[in-house]
Amino acid sequence: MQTVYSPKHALRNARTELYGGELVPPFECPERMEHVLKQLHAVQLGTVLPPDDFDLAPVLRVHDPDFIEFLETCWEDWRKAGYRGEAIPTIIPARGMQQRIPRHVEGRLGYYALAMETSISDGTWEAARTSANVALTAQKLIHDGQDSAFALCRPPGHHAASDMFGGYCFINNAAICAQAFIDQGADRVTILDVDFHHGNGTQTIFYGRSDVMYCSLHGDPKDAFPHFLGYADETGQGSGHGFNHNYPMAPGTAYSSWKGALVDAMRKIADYSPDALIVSLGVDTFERDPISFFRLKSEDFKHYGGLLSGLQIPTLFVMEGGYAVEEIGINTINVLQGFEGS
Ligand code: SS9
Ligand code: ZN
Repeated sequence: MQTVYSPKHALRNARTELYGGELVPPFECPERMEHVLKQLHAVQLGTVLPPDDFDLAPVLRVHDPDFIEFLETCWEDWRKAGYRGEAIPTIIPARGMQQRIPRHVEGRLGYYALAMETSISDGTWEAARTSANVALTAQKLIHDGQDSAFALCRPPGHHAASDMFGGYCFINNAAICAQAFIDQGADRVTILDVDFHHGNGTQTIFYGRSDVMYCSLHGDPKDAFPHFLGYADETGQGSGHGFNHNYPMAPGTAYSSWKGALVDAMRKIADYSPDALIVSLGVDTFERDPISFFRLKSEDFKHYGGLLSGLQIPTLFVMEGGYAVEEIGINTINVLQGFEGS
């Protein structure tokens, strides 16, 4: 399987993450990619290609233009406002407040934020844009006839909604790829999200649609980020009813029960018979992930990769989370190797 990757991800190099009342070095750090690349080369998964330069049109099929403009200009506006630290929102349009877009960057930052841990800093926009190009280049490989491809995206995307960033995400890479498949003539696309966290952004983007089915296995929002979406009774709206499937799971969930949820989701996917499958591939389900609570072991990743290949659907893997930095390479590549049956 071919991988698409760009070293420009390293431009996303924030110094701060608001975590437990402290500003700590971000869990979502550039070193993550080095471990994935190292393991990819160690097992000779396949060639690594640079991304093509797409314009913003495929991004704007999913995201609001004013949100994208905000991402482009936020850092400059923040500096111009005289702030010395990284851009961290301090107020959001909470219940009962106006949903008008303010003029001051502090107001705009809060308007477009869904969480406060994700500082915006110099280079964030350039890295997020490149990450989208990585995803779209891998999507094109599948469109051009490959059975599978790996978009080694950083920053990740599944928490980003049409007009909100947060949870380390800015542009929803999986969502823009799903939309690209549809725009290129696909009738049905499934996004299967195996990241530990619920992909609130992806769910919301496609919630009212039947042409993109979203299935997610994740930590129960009662106990886990993003806390305010991802319940099992969220099944889609209007013509999207029945095309959203959430599998929230409790702290301590091990592979045997996680796999049960996967098999159930795979049955729904097989019935739906999509033209393409996009896997939002987060490996923060790992037992030693520092911010998550599932108990998957490294060999379990290889096993479920093998299960996924049984669907026999062209499959685009899009990198999402995974914060046990030393093991992210092994766990990620295990999924892809399992898929390839090696
Ligand atoms: C855990 C805080 C989680 C955000 C996690 C975003 C994951 C992206 N106490 N903070 S895959
Ligand atoms: Zn995650």
